[in-house]
Amino acid sequence: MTSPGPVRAEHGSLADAVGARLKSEIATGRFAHVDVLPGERELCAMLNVSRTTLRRAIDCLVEEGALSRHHGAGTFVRRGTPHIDQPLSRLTSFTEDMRLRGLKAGSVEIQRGLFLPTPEETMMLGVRPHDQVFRFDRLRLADAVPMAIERAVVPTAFIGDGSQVSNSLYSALAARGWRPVRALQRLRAVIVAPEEAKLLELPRRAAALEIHRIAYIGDGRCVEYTRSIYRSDLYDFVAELSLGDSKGLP
Ligand code: 16G
Repeated sequence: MTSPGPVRAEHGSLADAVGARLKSEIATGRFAHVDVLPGERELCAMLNVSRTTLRRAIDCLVEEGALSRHHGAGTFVRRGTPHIDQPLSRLTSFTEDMRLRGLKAGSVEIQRGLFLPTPEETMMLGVRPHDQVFRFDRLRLADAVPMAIERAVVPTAFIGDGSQVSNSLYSALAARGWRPVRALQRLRAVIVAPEEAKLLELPRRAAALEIHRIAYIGDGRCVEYTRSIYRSDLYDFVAELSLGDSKGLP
């Protein structure tokens, strides 16, 4: 270690001091070039602390986002977590957004297939209750960091059975001539559900942004209804405001 010897808590708890030491080792010390931390036993011996203290320190760093735990695979160091400023005025896809920022878009599929629409989806998409819709649920990643969970629903009139959809839903729609050209989007703050927290690598009951997007093609038909949960620690949605027609305003 860069500063050998046992960790001492000058102020605050011993776990805080262990956390600070781990952080400095990750930034410029012994762990500056590693992706996975050594096992608990080795770390306890290095830092001369108990397993309980080490676990408490690691829990805090996981909450802060400096480390992430993958069951059975170890404790990973997270460097350069992307932070996204996302303009609210552009109708782009996740894949395009990440490419524009030099990040690699990835996905983990949660569900894909044809299903009957819910009453809400029937209304949003303008389909009949017995028309099947293509449902496509994914965890979206940027440089392997989980950014959002997206649950898209598309009428089969635009996407068939969805078998042609690979990495990008919008590319698949564009290939069939149905790229959305207009969308309405609603954002609100929510507390993540336990299974969402796990997928997004967030602490339990963390805050996140829920976004509903309803997208249309040129003739006004609705092509997509997507409900997403975005990590609010990694995303800022930015809107440009201008002084428009102020008629009716006080
Ligand atoms: C964006 C859209 C989502 C759309 C997806 C397509 C928001 C909040 N959501 O993430 O509605 O389905 O892009 O991305 O912006 P893809 O073409 O990479 O699959």
